[in-house]
Amino acid sequence: MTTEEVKKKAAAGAKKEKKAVNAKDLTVDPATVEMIERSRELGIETIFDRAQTMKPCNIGLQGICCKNCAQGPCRLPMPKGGIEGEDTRKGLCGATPETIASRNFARMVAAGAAAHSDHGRGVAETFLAAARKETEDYKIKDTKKLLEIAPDYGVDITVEGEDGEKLARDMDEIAVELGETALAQWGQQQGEVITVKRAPAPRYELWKKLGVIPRGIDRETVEIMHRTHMGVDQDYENMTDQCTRASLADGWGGSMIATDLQDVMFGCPYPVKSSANLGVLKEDHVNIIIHGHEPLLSEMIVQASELPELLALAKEKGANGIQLSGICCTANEILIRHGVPLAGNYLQQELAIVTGAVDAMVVDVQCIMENVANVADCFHTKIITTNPRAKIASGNTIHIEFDEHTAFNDAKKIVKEAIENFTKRETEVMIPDYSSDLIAGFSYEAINYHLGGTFRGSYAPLNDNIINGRIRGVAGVVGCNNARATHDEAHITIVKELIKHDVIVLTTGCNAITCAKVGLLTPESAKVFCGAGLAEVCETVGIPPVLHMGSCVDNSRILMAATEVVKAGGLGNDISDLPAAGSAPEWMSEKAISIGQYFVASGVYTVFGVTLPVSGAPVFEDHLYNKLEGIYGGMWDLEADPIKHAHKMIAHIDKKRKALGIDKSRERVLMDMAARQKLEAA
Ligand code: MSK
Repeated sequence: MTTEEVKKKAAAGAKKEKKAVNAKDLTVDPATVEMIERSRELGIETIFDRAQTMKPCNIGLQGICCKNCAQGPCRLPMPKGGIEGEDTRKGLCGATPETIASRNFARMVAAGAAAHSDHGRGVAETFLAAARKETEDYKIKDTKKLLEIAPDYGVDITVEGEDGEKLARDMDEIAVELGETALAQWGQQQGEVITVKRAPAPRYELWKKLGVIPRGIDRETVEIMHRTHMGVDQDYENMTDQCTRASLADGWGGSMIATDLQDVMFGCPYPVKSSANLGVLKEDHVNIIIHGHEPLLSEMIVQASELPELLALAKEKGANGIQLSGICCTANEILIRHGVPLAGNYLQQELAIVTGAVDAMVVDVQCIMENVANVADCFHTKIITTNPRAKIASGNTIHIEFDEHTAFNDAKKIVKEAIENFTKRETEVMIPDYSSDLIAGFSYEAINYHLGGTFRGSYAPLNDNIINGRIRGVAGVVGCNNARATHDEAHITIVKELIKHDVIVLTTGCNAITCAKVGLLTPESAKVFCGAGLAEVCETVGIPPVLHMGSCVDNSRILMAATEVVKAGGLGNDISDLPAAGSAPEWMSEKAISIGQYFVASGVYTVFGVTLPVSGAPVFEDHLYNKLEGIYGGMWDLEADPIKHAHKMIAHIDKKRKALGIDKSRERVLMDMAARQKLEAA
């Protein structure tokens, strides 16, 4: 389509905004500003425009709209000025705001846990096929990690010899048993999801005492759907317990198993260099963007795009090569293992297509906006769906189904489609000239190695630096973008404020992509943005102050890193003792609610930005924001202002430092030069 034809087609489908909000007020990312302006010039409507024309429902925002039966929807808005005296609001069946909000919240946990865990199930199935050698395309690559994790799944890595000596067990046998045990966690009806035992012992014992250890991954999610059916669980505290079970089945179960098995199949991530933002697209190359969450297919696409025959075909079609890049968490997966550049985060998916340079956008599951199909319809771009769970009915999409048994061939077919499509570009290409260098791939194993070296890898040096106060604490900052907030602003402000106050940041998901775009994933950024203590540590060890640990399922790596810190000693006995906090500044996905709940239940103070749909049910809200601390040592909080958000986290970190008796050491480190000189002179 020519540029003029694009304008005509877009104009036919777009709603006219009265007065468009300046693009600079919608995002702090200059590449995104350029592409919003370009989309408007072409008359193409994106989420940034729709967020202005469609306002969110105020009752839904408060979490107190119940549509769980056909007698409603029952809506129980907070009266103006709040509740005075007894709260008499009730749905038709008598459901209180607490029941309604906790049911809605629980359904978000269920959806989020299901998304992560179904991803994990697919990985486990592929792993087992690889272990049984039913597929040629996947192999057990990282045998070191296989041997490290097998005991956590109760799989022996040795066998007894004739004289009773321990002999190494056959690697294939270990892999098959591991795959079978992993896959069994989904359908298990009784007992405990096996990987939950990885948590520090006091945490595990607390969960046991509270009766919240998940029995099986699928079971806990199904039980939420049952409990939230009309007329079942009408006690918000009891409902929250089930949220904990399902979310632990996600974080310490489905997500953790996904991370483990992906690492064994594709290699445990170690630091790699790459770059981020829309400027990674190349006008003279076939551009393939991989978008979604799963690395199963994208690993194959990486290999296929390097095939000499396909590179030759690209040349034949007039391209100088094939440029792969990613959006959302599939991007993170192929970045941390192969250094494939990041084209952008969640809110940039439509805009990537607006460049006119994308020959194919290959999508799998989660976080794919339906509107990519409409935007692609204005260009030559092909949207290729690949997962039977996730097809798109609108627009001109094609479906090339991915099957783990024919994965490499499927990937070749997809790359070929993109190459053939390169010749169909007609619209003027406009790629914003912005990209930043980055280092990513900090698995908890890599952090171990970086801190202590191969032979004495340990988290002890990190703990020492926390105890002596150079590092004030640790923050996990993760999650999406949200079109109701200024794109990337809260992510960047919060992370910068944390590192300025010597809090080292562990990141995943779209926060990681945002940090990458502004150069926070480079060791050099430490000197510019960090407090003196953290800057010194980063310089000595050669790491960035913000460590990119991977995709959304890799939040399990943050749990493991926290566990390693506890094990290294000196900072208490449990995750809740650590000077640590969690944050999702611009969350939007139900997965974030599941992640938030398993962080909280793991003992982490967790602050969300934007909004949380519980404000219409003050008693339930208080349970989440305050009462849970007395149960788990971690609790939810909401703070939309990014500076206040960061300082709430820092205040919590300081509270924990005080409880550990290490607050004094921090005061020493914070002395400025004048204070030091005064001390020396005394
Ligand atoms: S991709 S879940 S928008 S982080 Fe994992 Fe980004 Fe949130 Fe999707």
